[in-house]
Amino acid sequence: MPDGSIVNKTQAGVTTLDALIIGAGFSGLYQLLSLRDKLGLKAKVVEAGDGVGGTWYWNRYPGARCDSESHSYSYYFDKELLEEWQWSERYPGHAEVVRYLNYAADKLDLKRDIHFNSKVLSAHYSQSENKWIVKTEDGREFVCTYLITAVGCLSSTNIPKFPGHESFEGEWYHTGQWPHEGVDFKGKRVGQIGTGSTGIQAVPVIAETAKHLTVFQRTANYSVPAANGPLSPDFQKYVQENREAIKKTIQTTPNGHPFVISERKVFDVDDEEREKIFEEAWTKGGLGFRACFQDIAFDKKANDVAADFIKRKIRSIVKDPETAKKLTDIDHPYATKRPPIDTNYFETFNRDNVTLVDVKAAPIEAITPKGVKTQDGEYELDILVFATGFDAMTGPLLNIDIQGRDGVKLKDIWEEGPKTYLGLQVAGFPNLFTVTGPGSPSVLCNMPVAIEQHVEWIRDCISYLEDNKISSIEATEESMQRWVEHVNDAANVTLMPHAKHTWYYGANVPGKPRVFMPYAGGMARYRAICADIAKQKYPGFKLGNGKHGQSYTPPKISVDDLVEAAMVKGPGV
Ligand code: N01
Repeated sequence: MPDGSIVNKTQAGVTTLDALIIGAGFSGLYQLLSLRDKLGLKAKVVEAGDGVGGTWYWNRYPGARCDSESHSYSYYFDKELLEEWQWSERYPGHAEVVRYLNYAADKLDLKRDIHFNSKVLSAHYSQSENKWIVKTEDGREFVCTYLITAVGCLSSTNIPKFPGHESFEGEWYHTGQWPHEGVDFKGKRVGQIGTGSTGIQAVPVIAETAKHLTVFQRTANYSVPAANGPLSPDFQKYVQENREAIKKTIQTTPNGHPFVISERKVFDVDDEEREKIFEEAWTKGGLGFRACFQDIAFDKKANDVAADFIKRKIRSIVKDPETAKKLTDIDHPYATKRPPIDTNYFETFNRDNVTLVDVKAAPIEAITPKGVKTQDGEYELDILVFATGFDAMTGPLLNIDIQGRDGVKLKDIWEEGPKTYLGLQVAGFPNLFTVTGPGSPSVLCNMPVAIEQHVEWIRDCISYLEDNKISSIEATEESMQRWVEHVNDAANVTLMPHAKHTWYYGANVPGKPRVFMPYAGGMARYRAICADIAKQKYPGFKLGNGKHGQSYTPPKISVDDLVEAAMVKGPGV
């Protein structure tokens, strides 16, 4: 029971703060700036790694690259940051993103308030003091009024529990905890489990140096070429000259990307015209492929046509018909799982040193001292790569022992699935804010765009509390319940429920409750809802001045709403 145990503020090793932020990625850095420099609060960040970067600090696997276009994958809150930084490629590699975040942290003088190598173990709310007590693995203790988690959605690795794993005599790695010194695949027999966005990026790069690469595929996946490459001087000039217009586009499109969704529908055009449009979108590459028709995300028949186009492309690339068959045996509509983009993924299966193994047909039975044993036999390996994803959205939060009012554990509140209000707060956890938490659009969006909105909303909310001498803010049970229903309603108007085995539903982690976690109503709609709530002085929240915010019912959502939201006009590059 945390209450009463602190608050000997003179105790050595205890730091008293207004706000503590957990994590030094995109969110944590901007949250520190906005609380420390904008509001003048005493704020610090604790970060488990020894540098800034968050996701990009840990995910250094071969081929790790952002799939948002670099000119939109930036902080837009600071004109100087935008003008000074020049991305080199259409999609930045992990090292360039880490360089960018270091540049931003140095320029904004943030590092002096970040404790690195400091992993948070617990965060307990003391009701009598109205404070959070946070303890770290390296023995630090913080007492703070506001606690903000900026822990990312995809930072808790998922390593499936295969029998015999500990007996493996070779080396093994998870892509999300990649050694900073890199891994040498030269002359090695490598196995990779997983063909999600990560696996699809890693395969072509590993294959270049490995003696042999065996790819264990459980679910075949769509992928569209990234068409990555250096940014031309003309494009860089265009970006510099159109900053404001690009900002407007990314802040008003449903997914925070800079491309504009077409107004035409798949069956508005004849077969020949449609093929031409798909072909152009394929050549242009990137996530914008799904935007070449308005209805791919909502209409199953339209989606089938897009899916068929991609499958025909895969068959035309992959020479061996058996391998092509395995790669095109896809069991879900296009983009109902996170759609990857790639550089030579399907082409890599034409190499002599690459084999595709279908582990849906013949599942993995065990890891042996020599390699991986499936129902069809044993594959001998020197190195095993787990590209098996993450305990997404909830994992990073539940890895911390978070206890709210009356010692209630977040883990218990979320036993049947995560419940939040706006993805930002949980009833029973006063003054705790969860940037990109479950129930937020975050992972369905270009992340920095979502992050800037969350951080600024939290900053403004805390500013309102401070200005009005309100000691706390806490979501009500009712508003949380209504938001969870709204998150489900939003998912149900898309095609996403056609793929119930995705990490969006928590289905990749055995035993995890099956609940659709991100908000699929679109970033623009979410932004408007959050702004409305702030404008109305926080309905749906209980405020520490004794005022009960009236309840808030999110507006009903339909396919038409999503289509309307998608029809935003902007420069769209
Ligand atoms: O993880 P995933 P990821 N036996 O969960 C397989 C973001 N991201 O790291 O589909 C056999 O998507 C699993 O198979 P199945 C992006 O949001 C962004 O690839 O469950 N296989 C699947 O093939 C993305 O969505 C970028 O049947 C097993 C794979 O492992 C998210 O991160 C780049 C298995 C896991 O795919 C996660 O992507 C990369 C088992 N027991 C990632 N367990 C950017 O560009 C799992 N698998 C920014």
